[in-house]
Amino acid sequence: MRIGITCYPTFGGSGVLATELGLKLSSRHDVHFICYSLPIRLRDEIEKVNFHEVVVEPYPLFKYPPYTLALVSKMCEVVREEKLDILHVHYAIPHSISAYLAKKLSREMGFDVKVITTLHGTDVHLVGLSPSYKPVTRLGIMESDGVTAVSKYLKRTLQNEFGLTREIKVIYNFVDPEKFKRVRAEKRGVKIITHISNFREIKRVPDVIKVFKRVLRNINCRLILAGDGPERLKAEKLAVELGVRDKVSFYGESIDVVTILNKTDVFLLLSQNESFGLAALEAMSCEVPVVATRVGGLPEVIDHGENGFLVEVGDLETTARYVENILKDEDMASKIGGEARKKVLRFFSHEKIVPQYESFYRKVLSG
Ligand code: GMT
Repeated sequence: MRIGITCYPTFGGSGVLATELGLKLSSRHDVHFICYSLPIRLRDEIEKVNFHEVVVEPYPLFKYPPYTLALVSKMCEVVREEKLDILHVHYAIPHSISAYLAKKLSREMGFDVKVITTLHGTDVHLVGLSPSYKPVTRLGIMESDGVTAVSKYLKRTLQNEFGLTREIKVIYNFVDPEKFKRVRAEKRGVKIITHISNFREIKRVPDVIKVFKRVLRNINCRLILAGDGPERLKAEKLAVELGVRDKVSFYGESIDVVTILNKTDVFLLLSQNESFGLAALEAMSCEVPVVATRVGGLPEVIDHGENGFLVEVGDLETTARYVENILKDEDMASKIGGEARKKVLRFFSHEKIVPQYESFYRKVLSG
């Protein structure tokens, strides 16, 4: 198949997932990324796929440069020149609308391209619900030839909030377990707690720092905060206020997630909402025990007490207790980590998930 992929080319989960999918598909299909810059995780493997840059021409009249339209034109060009069968867009806003317009224009030029939209999370449960975007998000989803969501939770939310009755296929996030695996360094005296995210409000990074402070009372540990985003400066300030700044390392945006995870003894994901939790999945694949909030799709990923722990949003006392138990009891930590990896291998490896996308493509192409 000849597949065009559009995503946000950043460290965000949707961009990471789209990039990893494109790379895996490239061994069997002709894959073309259409984005405003080279997706982060493509940097070292660009020879496997094709990249088409969307250029937004500036003009003094444009207070807001019309990226959505520049994307339509680039999509049409790639559909025409590369004879694409499918445009697979990740994150509804604005990609599904650009793809809808590109499909209409391409049809006028005699090209029949199918549009598949994958919904990732905030495009449905947060940004997509804002009155500025809801009607147009709904249109983009309705007009797609195929729609996938990354968890059952996200599918339900879409049906409830958007009143949609159309078919939505749930295809979970995946990792490559050969890439994300345990190659743990020798034992250290100090334990490491890690959180990786895009530092948005929804991630509740202050909760991570407050839990760390509680754990620090009883255990010699450090906190790694990897990633970057709007809440990062506030997080640094809070670490200073709580008197733990010297025990917290801010790593910024790092491509080497595997190395970070292999230093980690427990991973925290304390989000307000999370449609799936790719960061947690990557940790689980490296056999790192995860403590996460019982929200969104996380209960579909983590079975409480078996391969990780789930806590209520904002319950810092219980969260700190689970973290301490994991850090104190190495046997329990390695059992939970081992079970986490087993769950990844059973349900969330690229070998299980990528074929689900391929058969969905075939189904959509056959109408
Ligand atoms: O907020 C983020 O973590 C980024 C966001 C995105 O769309 O880039 O991630 C979402 O998509 C990921 C991949 O499907 C999911 O694993 C994340 O759970 C989801 N984030 C939220 O729902 C908050």
